[in-house]
Amino acid sequence: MKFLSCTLLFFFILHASSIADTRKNILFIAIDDQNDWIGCLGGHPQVKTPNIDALAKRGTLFTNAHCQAPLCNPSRSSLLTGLRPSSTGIYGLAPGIREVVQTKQHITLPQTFTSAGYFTSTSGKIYHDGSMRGGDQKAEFNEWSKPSPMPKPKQPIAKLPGPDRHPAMDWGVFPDKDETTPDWNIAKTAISAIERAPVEKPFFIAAGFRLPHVPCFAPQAWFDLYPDAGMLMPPVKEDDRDDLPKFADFLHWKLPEPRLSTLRAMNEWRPLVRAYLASISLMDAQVGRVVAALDQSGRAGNTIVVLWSDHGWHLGEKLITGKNTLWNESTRVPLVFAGPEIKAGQLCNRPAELLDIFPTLLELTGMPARPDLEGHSLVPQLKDAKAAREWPAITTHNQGNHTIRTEDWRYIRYADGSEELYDEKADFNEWTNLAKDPKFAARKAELAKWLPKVDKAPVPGSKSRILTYEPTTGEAIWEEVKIDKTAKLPEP
Ligand SMILES: [Ca+2]
Ligand SMILES: [Ca+2]
Repeated sequence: MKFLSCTLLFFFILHASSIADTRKNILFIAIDDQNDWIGCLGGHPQVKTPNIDALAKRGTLFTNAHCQAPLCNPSRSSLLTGLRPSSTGIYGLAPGIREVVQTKQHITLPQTFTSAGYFTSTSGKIYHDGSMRGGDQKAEFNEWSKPSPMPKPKQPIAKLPGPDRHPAMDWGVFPDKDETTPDWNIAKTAISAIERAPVEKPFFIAAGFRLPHVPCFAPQAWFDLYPDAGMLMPPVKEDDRDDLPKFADFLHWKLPEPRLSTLRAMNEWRPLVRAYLASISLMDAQVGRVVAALDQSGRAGNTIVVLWSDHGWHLGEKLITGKNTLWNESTRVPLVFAGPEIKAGQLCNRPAELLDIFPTLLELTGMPARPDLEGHSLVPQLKDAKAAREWPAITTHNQGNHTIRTEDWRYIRYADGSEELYDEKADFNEWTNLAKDPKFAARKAELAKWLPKVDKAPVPGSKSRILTYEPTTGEAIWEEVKIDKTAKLPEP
């Protein structure tokens, strides 16, 4: 009897060791400040992104995907924890998730796969820069790449006013070669990870590209794709802000990103648009290199590729540049899933949230679902783009400011109770605010039901782009300075 059980144990061990670990791999591709100017999303009719377009054809493209916060740290913190900004109180560029009591011990998306025995490797910007430090890093990914050098021209290229201009606010032809750009090197590290990934275990490899985040620098060849003559500019309605509540201004009150008036005065609007387009194409080529390495590895058939951007960017629409708004330019992002059991060539118009990535990857890889996550798996839509979806996409910028985006409508409610409503089918540019029209009262009430029930104050230590509102006095405070409500939106 004893002999028999020893034999059984021996055969069990032999059998177990001969079964390959067939769990699905994940290639996780992030883009920084990439709006919907992607060929397959149609945000700019001339943008050239052949590699992302090809990836989208291999899988499912969400055409109505939105970030949870229009700013790096809160957006990425939300995606990586699976929790809404309004549930954690993380709204600013600081603090990071490990400095916040509620999320200090929270198991993140990458940590889930590292703990499950995956080979995990990251390059570039996945977490907000500097928000995941030292000892905390090892629990997230097995391998961290060294930050890629970010060369800068000796003098700023773009002509902008003021000696105190933010050093990131620059764009133009620089450097000479792709090989000296951060994104080329981020791709190189990701390719190396794909090539080195041990075959006996699944991998989770992340590449976080930096472009088209400012500074929008790219070598000349990428600008040559967009000759200045004939380059189309984004549509701008000169009186677009006249029907906005004043509180809309406060969400992007004082920022380094120039206003459209400044760009026009300095003749920098066209150069910025051109540099943003060139930067997108450079980044797209790096996505192509990484996906090609996956194909060459022979492991693509068992790998889920997910590509996303942390939020969008205005390039003159609503008379501003940058992020920090609750309109399509800030909230709408590319979101693509491709791989086994994902239907190819699909466009899904259902609202999707970056928050959905975490539960979707758990389901696709056969990991246990997490009841604490606030997103919803997109697997039904990955099988059939027309599958019904109950939930809208919700974006939050600081406490009390939320937008609800369905297939047909956008509703915005600011902390002081003021509102906007847009008919997305008739007015995708969101030019005509319908919120004051009594005809839409029932529509607004129906959308308002989705406003987050938990709406936390900013966590202690919150800073950079923090807006608070004091309902008893009606005071709005931007970065600790009381806003003069009679003042115009500050320049630049
Ligand atoms: Ca960003
Ligand atoms: Ca308007």
